[in-house]
Amino acid sequence: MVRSTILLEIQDGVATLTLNRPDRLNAINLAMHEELAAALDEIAADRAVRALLLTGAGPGFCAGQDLAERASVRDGTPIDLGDSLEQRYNPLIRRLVGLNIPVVAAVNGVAAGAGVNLALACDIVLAGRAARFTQSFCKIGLVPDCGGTFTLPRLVGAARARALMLLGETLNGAQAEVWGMIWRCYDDTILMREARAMATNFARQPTTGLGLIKQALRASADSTFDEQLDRERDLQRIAGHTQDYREGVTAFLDKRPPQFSGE
Ligand code: T3D
Repeated sequence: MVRSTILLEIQDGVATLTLNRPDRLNAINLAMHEELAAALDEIAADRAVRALLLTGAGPGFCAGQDLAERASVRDGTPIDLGDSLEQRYNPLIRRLVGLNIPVVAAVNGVAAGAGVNLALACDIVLAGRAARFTQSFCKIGLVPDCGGTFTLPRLVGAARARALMLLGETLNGAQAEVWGMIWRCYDDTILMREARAMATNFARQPTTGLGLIKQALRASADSTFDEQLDRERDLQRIAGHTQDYREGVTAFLDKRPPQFSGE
């Protein structure tokens, strides 16, 4: 597939997906939706890919929906945005969240609207000092989407999520780290180095086990404690049969570094 809006590079077990419309701050248009869907399917199907790094080209991470594609509302032409979520945004987030490999976001600049919640759908969110996070939906009369109304309160608490979503204020990378919305904020000059190092390290870890951890955490959001205990039992049973568990225990007992295959 010819890609005009994203870049996909696969190396050393790491897929690096770069949103690539820098002059539009990587706003998401229809072509980007299609290319992201195909790229995420390709990544999910490739067992050699053991980590995903998501970032943006140029000064921004992602400014959300490309509003130029919504210009027709100016003359009153109705657009069914529910359909847009059903057909495009929800499948995008489900594809991303459903990946059984660790997903690292490197937020290099502004993340607005769907762009901020796309980042927050990743497993580990790293940001540069130049990063800005804004749930800007309220400023154009929309509702936060891409799972933001689910994810954000769980990350920062109800009071902060409500204020961020109703006021549309901007958090910078350092504040986002202090608030626990992201994992870590780095100087801009080292963000990509740190993000790549993390993704590369993930690609050498017990991939199946990490995927099972993700599964357990995803399910915990709407499970009871007892259900989680049962789920942990089931997932641990699977983990205990992996080659990587065998390698982990063997390497520990042999007092040598483990060599995980991901299987
Ligand atoms: O529609 C549906 O399907 C429903 C789903 C919706 C999901 C959503 O994401 S809704 C939210 C859409 N996004 C926004 O409302 C954000 C709009 N952008 C901004 O508020 C600001 O641009 C930013 C806060 C992101 C950054 O501000 P700043 O001052 O750093 O940059 P800028 O000068 O505003 O933007 C630079 C260029 O990018 C500029 O173009 P120009 O003037 O140089 O030709 C600007 O128009 C363009 N740009 C920024 N965001 C978008 C965009 N172009 C199209 N769509 C954008 N979202």
